[in-house]
Amino acid sequence: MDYQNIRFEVTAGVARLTLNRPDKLNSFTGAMHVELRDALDSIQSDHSIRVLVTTGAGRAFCAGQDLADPDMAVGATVPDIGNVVEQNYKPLILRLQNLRVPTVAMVNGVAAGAGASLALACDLVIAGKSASFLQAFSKIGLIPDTGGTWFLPQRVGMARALGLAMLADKLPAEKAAEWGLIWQAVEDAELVATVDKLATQLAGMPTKALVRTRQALHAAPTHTLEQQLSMEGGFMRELGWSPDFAEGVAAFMEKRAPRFTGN
Ligand code: T3D
Repeated sequence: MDYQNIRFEVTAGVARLTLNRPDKLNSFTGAMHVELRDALDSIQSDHSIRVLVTTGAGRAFCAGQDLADPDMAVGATVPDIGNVVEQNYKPLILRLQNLRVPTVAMVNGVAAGAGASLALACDLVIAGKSASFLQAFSKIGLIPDTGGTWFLPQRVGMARALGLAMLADKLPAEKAAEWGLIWQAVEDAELVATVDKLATQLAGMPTKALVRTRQALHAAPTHTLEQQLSMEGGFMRELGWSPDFAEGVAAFMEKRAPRFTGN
């Protein structure tokens, strides 16, 4: 597919996905969603890819839904926003959560509305200190979607989740890191180098174990301890048969660096 709204490049096992509508702060349109689905699907079938980094072009990460997109336009007929959520945002987040590689959000500027949720749906969120997170939804009479109501209370607790979602104040990156909403806030000038280093590290790690870790941690809040122990056992059984486990143990015994292949 020829992308007009995103950029997608793969180098040395690292896939870089850039939301690319900088003059509209990389807000989502229906056309962008089609391209995002195509790019994420290509990761599922390209086993040379070991990590995904998502970022935004220009000064913003993503301003959420493009409020001028025909999908949203309140004209002669009132739009069915529920449909847009079902057809665009739900598949986006489920694709990210089920991706066969770890995911990193490199938050280079404001992440608002569904743009904030997109960042939070990634495994590790690294933001430049000038970036911010904005639950913009209540300002236009909506609720945090795209997984926002799921991610927020799990990361920052109910009191802060309610405050952020209801008041729609911008949360600066450093405070987001302090509150546990994101992994790290770094100097703007160091953002790209920090994420490049992290992506290289993740690309050399045992991919399947990282993905099973994501799944187990996300499953925990709705599991009993017994269910979680069973899930852990199932994943350990599977990983115990993996070439990367054999390599990890061999490398440890031979006192050398492991060469994981993601298998
Ligand atoms: O469709 C559905 O299914 C519903 C799904 C909803 C999910 C959602 O994401 S709802 C939330 C939608 N997003 C917002 O409400 C955020 C709107 N934007 C803002 O509040 C501000 O733009 C920001 C706080 C993000 C940044 O402010 P600032 O001052 O840095 O930039 P700006 O001047 O407001 O924006 C720059 C340009 O981007 C401007 O265009 P112009 O005037 O230069 O031609 C602005 O209109 C445009 N822009 C920013 N956000 C959006 C947008 N255009 C369309 N949609 C946007 N969301």
